Amino acid sequence: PKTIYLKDYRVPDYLVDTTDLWFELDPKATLVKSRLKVRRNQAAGVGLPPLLLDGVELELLSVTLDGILLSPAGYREFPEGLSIPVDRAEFLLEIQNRINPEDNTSLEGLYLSNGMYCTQCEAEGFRKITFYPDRPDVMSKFTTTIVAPTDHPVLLSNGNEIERGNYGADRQFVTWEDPFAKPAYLFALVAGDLEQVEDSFMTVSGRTVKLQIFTETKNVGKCDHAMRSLKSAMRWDEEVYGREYDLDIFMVVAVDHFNMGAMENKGLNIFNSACVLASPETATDSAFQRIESIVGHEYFHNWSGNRVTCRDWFQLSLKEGFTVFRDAEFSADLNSRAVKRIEDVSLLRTNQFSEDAGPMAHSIRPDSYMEISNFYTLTIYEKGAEVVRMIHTLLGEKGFRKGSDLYFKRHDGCAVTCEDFVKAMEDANQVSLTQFRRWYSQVGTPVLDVKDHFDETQGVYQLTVRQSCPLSEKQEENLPLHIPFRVGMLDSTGKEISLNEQGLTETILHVNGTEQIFEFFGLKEKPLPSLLRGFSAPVKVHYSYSNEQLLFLIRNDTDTFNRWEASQRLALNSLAELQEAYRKGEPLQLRSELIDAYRGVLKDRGLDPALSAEILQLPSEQFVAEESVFIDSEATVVALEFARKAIAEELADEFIRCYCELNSQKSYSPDAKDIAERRLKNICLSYLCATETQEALDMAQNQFDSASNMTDSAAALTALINYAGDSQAENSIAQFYTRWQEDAQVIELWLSQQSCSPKRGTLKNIRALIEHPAFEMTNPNKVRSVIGGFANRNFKQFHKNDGSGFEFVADQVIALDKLNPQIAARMVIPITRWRKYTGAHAEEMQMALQKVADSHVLSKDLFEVVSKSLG
Ligand code: DPP
Ligand code: ZN
Repeated sequence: PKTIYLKDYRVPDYLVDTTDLWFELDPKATLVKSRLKVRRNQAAGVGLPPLLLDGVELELLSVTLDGILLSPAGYREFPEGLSIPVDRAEFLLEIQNRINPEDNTSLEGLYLSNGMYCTQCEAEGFRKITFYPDRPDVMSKFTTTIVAPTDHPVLLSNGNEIERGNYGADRQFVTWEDPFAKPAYLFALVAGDLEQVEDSFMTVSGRTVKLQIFTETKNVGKCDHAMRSLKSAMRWDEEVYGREYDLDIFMVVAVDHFNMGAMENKGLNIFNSACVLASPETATDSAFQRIESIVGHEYFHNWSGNRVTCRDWFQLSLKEGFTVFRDAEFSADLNSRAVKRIEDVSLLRTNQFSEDAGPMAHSIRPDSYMEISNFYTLTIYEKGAEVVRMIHTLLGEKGFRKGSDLYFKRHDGCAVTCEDFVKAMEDANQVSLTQFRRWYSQVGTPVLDVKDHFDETQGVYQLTVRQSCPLSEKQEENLPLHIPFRVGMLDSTGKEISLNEQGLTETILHVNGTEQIFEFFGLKEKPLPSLLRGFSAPVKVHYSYSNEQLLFLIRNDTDTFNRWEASQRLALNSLAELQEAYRKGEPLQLRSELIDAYRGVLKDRGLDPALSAEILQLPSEQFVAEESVFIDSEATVVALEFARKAIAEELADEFIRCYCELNSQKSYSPDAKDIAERRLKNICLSYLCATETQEALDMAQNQFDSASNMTDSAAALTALINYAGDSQAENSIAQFYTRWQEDAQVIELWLSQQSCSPKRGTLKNIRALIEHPAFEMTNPNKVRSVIGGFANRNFKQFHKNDGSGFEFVADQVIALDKLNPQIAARMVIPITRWRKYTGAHAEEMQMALQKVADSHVLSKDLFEVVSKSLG
């Protein structure tokens, strides 16, 4: 496979003004006819080079140019496309080809999911439908006609329906027209026997938009939450960004087989069922929240992605980073802002930081790729969103809005770059973001080393900040970044200290050099700094807090995020001590500060239960691993198990009290307060069960037997799976399956509860799950639940010292690659991180990776990840 470089970008040679598509659907032989009005792009230069069209796995039937049928000598077909010599600057090109949706297990292009036709074209799936200049800077007006047998009554595409009728005796057709020019990656087609849930939204200018969610009949009762979320998102985008929806209809379709979470196709969003369908009985609170944010995310793309799109795929973060920032703010406004921030940062630090330190590390605007699907990463999405958030911090709410208004106005209908985004932010605010731009091109997680000094005689407090960034192999140097570093300070009574004459207790330090000293005057005593408040930049901060100081911050910091952060640091310190003791063969003992901190949280009735729940959770094995230079997987597991049990035993009374207080039987609502209370309650239950006492397991069994919502039911089941004896656990697993086997979303949850369980997710049981009738290797959700759950979230079993976990994942990846390369390239990632491990453990991972490399001719997707990881 060849590497594609950003520096090689050239404007397209030809543009396509209109695209008329005609589909005659058939499972094995769908006929596709396209009529393209093609025009030489003057900006590309003089002369008439051949027209190059992308096309993969297509059966070409005919090519007609301005009505003349070309003989095979009139064009050249090659494995990934078509080259057509042309002698005029404008022409009508007609192509006919055939495709096979039924055998398309890659889930890119047109495929079948439970008998329903659907498409996924981002990033480069359209070339699996027909020959086309499949690149985002070719924007065209699409008209689409779908012809299908009458057992597929619902026929959808982008834009507005303009015609429908019968087609012969047993078929019908519908024609759709999208008035907005768009790149091919935003094209969508759906055909099936679907039901719909309908609602409407009145836009700020008074237009009525029809809203429809399409799904299989059995799921019509699971659409309310998505519909509510959609309406909230439409209102929010009007209020916060001044963005109004632009078509008269907005459609959402739920699909069971889907590589991504969802897709923002113009006017016709296609969703992974797991990201749209929910009811209180079947979906957990986190599913409700995930749905709200993804529905928002895809809707927000209508402006940040569709109206203004990307020039090329190196600019992916232009739309994804910005849109993740938008959806995060949407969720924060609708729910608990502090908890949303904690969750996002937790994800970033655990998974994006390790990506930054791994073999696939890349900047948020990469310089090169082999397969763009591999770059739909946490770096592009989450770090990209952090970079946008920093611009927001630097410009302020109003300044940022001025910038986004200018960006949308200036580039509406265009395919642009990250540079255009930053430029609009600068121009609207008359500021320079020259140094800030380095965030787009530099790889890696910056580190801030902070030291402080207090001069008692002068009352001057100094913070010395050094920034550095570990170099990746690809980078020769890392220049200092502009880092907005939000800080506050506490005095010895726990009060915030004023940092200037206006009494401001918080400030943003502009860290932009390699080493800087920031001074604060007129202080009576040495303050305790509260650093990187709200996680104001995606960096690591090193400052040596004592455990007493961390406990003090947990109790007194006014920055909610940093209270949680202090609890994480305290826990990490305690876990490091346990690991050290374990390695030395000394008896393990958990620090009292951590138990004191947790006790304080459980007793503090005034504390927001959402925050209590966050603080009471120990860091995950994955985060502990990310924080270590070299990972000792056995010691990590032992330390966490020991800590969990010690906390559970020490605080059993407090956990019981808290659990009982919150265990009310009120009816379910997915609002932030109720979610927080259920979460705290279920964390208490989990700790209680960690003691493995009969009393605690009875409580879990009770909750399992009587729960009226999936959050409580699933939490109880998880506790039983992890802590109950074999027969009790197995009974509950079986009972749950019997009850829910018809519900795909619940069964995905059921699969992952087992695969993620350190106790029950043994390799033997994982193998059994793969043989279970509920498992389907061609369904990405099932694969993610079982194989992904095991490799990413079951640290104990996956990292077994004999290497069996790695080899198992390697075997699955080899099998998957032949079905679905995108998913194979995702599932291999856990075994690519071998450089963080030592000795035999690292060797075993490397061997598993080598086994994948040697197995067959790998897909482009898998080849890129494997070769970069072994290299
Ligand atoms: N569907 C993916 C997303 O919305 C890619 N655009 O992020
Ligand atoms: Zn997106």
